[in-house]
Amino acid sequence: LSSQEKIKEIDDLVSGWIKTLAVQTKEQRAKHGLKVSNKDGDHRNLVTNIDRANQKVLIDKILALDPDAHFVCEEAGEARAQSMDGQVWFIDPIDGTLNFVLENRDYAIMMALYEDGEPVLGWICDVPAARLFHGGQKTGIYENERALEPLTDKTLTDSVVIVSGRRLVVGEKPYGELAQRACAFRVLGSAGISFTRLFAGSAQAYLSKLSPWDLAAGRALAEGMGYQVKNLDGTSPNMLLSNSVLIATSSIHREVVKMVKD
Ligand code: 2AM
Ligand code: CA
Ligand code: CA
Ligand code: CA
Repeated sequence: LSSQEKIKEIDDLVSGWIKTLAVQTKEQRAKHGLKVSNKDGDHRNLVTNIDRANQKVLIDKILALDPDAHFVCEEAGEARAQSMDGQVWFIDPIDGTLNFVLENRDYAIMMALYEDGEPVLGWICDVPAARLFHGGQKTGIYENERALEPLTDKTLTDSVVIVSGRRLVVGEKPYGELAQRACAFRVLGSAGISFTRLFAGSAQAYLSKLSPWDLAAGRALAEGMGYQVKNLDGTSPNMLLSNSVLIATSSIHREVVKMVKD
């Protein structure tokens, strides 16, 4: 994937798949309703017929392009990539399943392509709003057809921060201090929708512990916009494991790294 034209081609192709899938997601729910089950006997850890169907649609489309493709997907059914060598596709077929089931808003379809561990392209589709954020470092970042403005740096006291609600209420460091020092904090229940707030400029930082499929697309897009995407210890995220990751402007990053050390 050395040429910008090739990357742009993949962006256009996959953007088309995801826009179609977003429409189908709403139609399938309206037509057939949701079959909800829980995973690991946890009543808050949900999966629906549509999570599973969406993942299958996307895997089949990628395999038609590249029969040897490697995947990191949330739901069962596909062998997980064991290394980040070569091209790896990340799929979160519905991000914010609980929101999808209970509120029918603030959920997303997410996908990303990495090569040799580096983000190439990311896609986050806010399904109810019909807004697709897509692109990467080499193509620029777009909301539907509109190129997004480069990031303007802001300090924590002037910023809206998004945090994992559960980690905030149990008092995990540095969630409380980050939320308190910010101008305001938000809890959204969808990693993907949290990322879209950063891209739209309505928030400046997001702190959570994220699985690879929660992080992959958002990282590709956020880095393409100039956000720092780093673990709290300053290292780069390991895309095969969960990471306690801060996505933020450079100023906020410096402030939080200091907060964690003190
Ligand atoms: P999901 O809906 O794809 O599972 C909610 O705070 C966010 O965290 C969502 O993006 C959700 O993604 C994810 N999430 C839900 N349960 C989780 C868990 N047990 N561990 C890690 N992430 C989780
Ligand atoms: Ca889930
Ligand atoms: Ca998710
Ligand atoms: Ca999911």
